[in-house]
Amino acid sequence: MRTDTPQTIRRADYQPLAWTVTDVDLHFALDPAATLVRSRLTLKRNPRAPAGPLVLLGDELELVSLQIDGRTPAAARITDTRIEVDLDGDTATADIVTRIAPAKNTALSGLYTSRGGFFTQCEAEGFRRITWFPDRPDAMARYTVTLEADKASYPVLLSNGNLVGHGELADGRHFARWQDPFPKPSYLFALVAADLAVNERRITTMSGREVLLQIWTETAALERTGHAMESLVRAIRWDEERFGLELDLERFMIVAVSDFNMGAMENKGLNIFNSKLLLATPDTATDVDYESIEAVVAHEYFHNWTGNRVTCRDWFQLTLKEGLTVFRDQEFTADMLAAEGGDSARAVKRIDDVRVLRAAQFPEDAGPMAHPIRPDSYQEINNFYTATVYEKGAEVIRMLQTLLGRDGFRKGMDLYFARHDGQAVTCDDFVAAMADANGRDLTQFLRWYSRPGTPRLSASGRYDAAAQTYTLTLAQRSAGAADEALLIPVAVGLLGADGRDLPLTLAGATAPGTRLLELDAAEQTWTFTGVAERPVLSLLRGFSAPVIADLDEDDATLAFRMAHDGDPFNRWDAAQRFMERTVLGLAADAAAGRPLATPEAFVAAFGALLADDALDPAFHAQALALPGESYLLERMTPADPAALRTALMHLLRDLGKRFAADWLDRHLDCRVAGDYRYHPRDVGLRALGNLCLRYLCAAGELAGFAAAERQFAQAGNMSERLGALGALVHSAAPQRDSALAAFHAHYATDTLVLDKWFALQAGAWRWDPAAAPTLARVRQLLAHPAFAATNPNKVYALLGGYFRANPGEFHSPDGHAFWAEQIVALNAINPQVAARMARALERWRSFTPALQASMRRALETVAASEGLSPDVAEIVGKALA
Ligand code: 0A1
Ligand code: ZN
Repeated sequence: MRTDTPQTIRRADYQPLAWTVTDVDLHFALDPAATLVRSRLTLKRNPRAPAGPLVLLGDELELVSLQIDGRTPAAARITDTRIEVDLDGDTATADIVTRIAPAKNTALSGLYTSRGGFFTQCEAEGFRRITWFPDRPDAMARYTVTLEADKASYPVLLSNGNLVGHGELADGRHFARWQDPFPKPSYLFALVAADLAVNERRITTMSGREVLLQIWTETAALERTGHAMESLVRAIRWDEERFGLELDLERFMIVAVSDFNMGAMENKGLNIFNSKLLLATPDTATDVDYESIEAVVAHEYFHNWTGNRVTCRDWFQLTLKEGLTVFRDQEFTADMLAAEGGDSARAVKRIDDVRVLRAAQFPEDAGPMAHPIRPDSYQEINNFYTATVYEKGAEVIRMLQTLLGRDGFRKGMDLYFARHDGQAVTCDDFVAAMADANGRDLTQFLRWYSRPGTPRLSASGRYDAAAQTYTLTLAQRSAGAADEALLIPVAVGLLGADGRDLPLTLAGATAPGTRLLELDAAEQTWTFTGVAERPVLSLLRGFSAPVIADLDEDDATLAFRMAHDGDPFNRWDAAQRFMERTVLGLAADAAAGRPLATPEAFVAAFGALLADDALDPAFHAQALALPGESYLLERMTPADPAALRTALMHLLRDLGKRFAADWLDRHLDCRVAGDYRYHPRDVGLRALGNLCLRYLCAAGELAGFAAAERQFAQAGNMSERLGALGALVHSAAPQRDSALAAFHAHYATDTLVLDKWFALQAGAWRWDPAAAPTLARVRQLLAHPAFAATNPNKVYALLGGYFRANPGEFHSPDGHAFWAEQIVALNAINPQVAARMARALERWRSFTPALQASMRRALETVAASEGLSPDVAEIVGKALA
């Protein structure tokens, strides 16, 4: 692990490489304790760069030998992390031998072992933990890779591209040679050597080529790969149809691994997946898991074009591939859902995505890690795989599509590939292709790439009954003074008294319901004509821009939009706003020690929504679910997690009790007959049925406990089983502990399912005030035989479930001291995982003074600890700065 003082890397300092690598020939003699890596690099002087030495980067490598053109260089400058050699001429060959210890690599970056196999993770800077190399994305080379290993232990040997040779060797060893025809950056390199089984399928691509699709897993998990394979085929078809992009390889492989820091990785032709995002059966995976698997399989596949064929010039451009690819996977999922569930299913997907943005990205943008989607500097790039780069990045791409239209966006994509296939480029190149393909100046739009913080949008409308006009003024404000205006696409509608959309006439042109306004100044005014009645404004329909809309709406207006807004996203959003106002009001009462009483206006609006039988169940479930706790915490000044928790409990209980009979009826109406299907209709019914159980159990309704217990016992799939268990665990139900024990007994050997069991307990609220704090249970579970601090999924489930998903329990002096202890321990095992967990305290300055004190102490403890990795040092350093 590197423990030097963190260095700041700046985007403005980019320099092209003086020496590029055209070809790489790698040979691995695989051994868990000591793997020998032989590398031959064919080097070429870069005519477009200032003269300079050959620079090779390394991290935790043992250099065995280095030769240039067959000779040991006389004057190589060698440190632990860098080799510099001055070279003559325009070409050279470097031969490098390196020794590494994969079994000791608990950071899971580079080459490591997991459950008896070898796996790699090279993004962002893992390749330099395998061998010395210009390990940066603009060094694109052709790779030939030979793997050599014991045949009995590692019968399957995989790398990128095509298999060009294999055979037996002495001493029970064997080898395989792979060649990747496409030049690629080192972060897309991968190898796997393990005892695996394969699920394979042959399909024909749009140009008539036959390709082989393979999913590799441990033999016991093979039966769980069906959904991933179906998802992959759907993703391939979708990219052909929507973007005209075809699979360029003869074979496309996916491998599941149990120990993995992130979700999955798009290595060229050899995607490596965290097994939790690949393996599913109805008995082990929820509907949400099914949807995530489909989305992540698609995401990694889509990277083959957006990321691999066209890659990033440097890591500051990360959103070039990630924002675009998240946008593509969101569109894919929306299209898949809409194909079976219509426009309502599409709206539910949009709601899901915005929930994630608000819960994860908005807080990030308001804290010490705030950065533009294209950051200007970083200390540790692994800390910048953020909700901002990914999710806000996807929103920025979505705005481009909104502004240019679907066809215009497609033209821009076509031009982007025509210009840049095979290159490592920048976000400016992408926006330039969009602009040029559409003959549109997007200079102002580019400001989205350099603006941190969430912009705020406000609106004021004036109706003139005599003139029949409605004048709308929109204003924007970004954090920080004197910022130039952004170009913000704002979709608006106007509702008449009957709840219908009014036609919108602007400068003589009429649109039936929704109209797109382009706000490109600090403040701007539009006048709609022929407005026959005083309208209600529906602003930012479909969440047309990633901003906070400050709407000054009274309760009656919110209730009206919650019942009638013609835009399903905004109808949901109106409900969320009313809920937020209600919860935050109750939290203020709780903080001040006043008695809690739910406002009747809200109860009435909520009751009407609950009673609306015309709603699609998936949408209904979204509309009736309260905003997420972390989002609400962010909206509270100061953040007071205990008061918020009290308010949420009160509201859930109150709504559960008042509407007990309706919840129970609706729960019964949501039963799904027949075998499990991953289908939007069934998924929606299960979501709504489970939400009913949540409210009933929160309210302590005996009939609710009984219904949950029954569903738990009779469940035909994981969504029903976990939904029922979750309702019991999030309540004071007497059945709570026995249900948890039964679940554990049923899945005792299923490590992926046990993650759900850990997470559920770590995230448990204390409905029984006499019960011990959740921390006591978390500590117990740390010692559970199924827990392993070396397995990221386990850490994310148990510690993430507590630090991130349970603010009401976690935020206490004991919780904060426990956090410090755990971050220090994790730092020594896996810096990336430790840094992710460390982020749970970065918003400490927004909390109540008492909590700030214990948070600060905890942060200082970590900051002062020995051997801090750059990953964690950056997080706590920025938090304390
Ligand atoms: N590029 C992958 C995510 C990923 C990023 C970093 C990793 O290790 C530090 C691993 C995976 C994706 O977007 O899916
Ligand atoms: Zn990605």
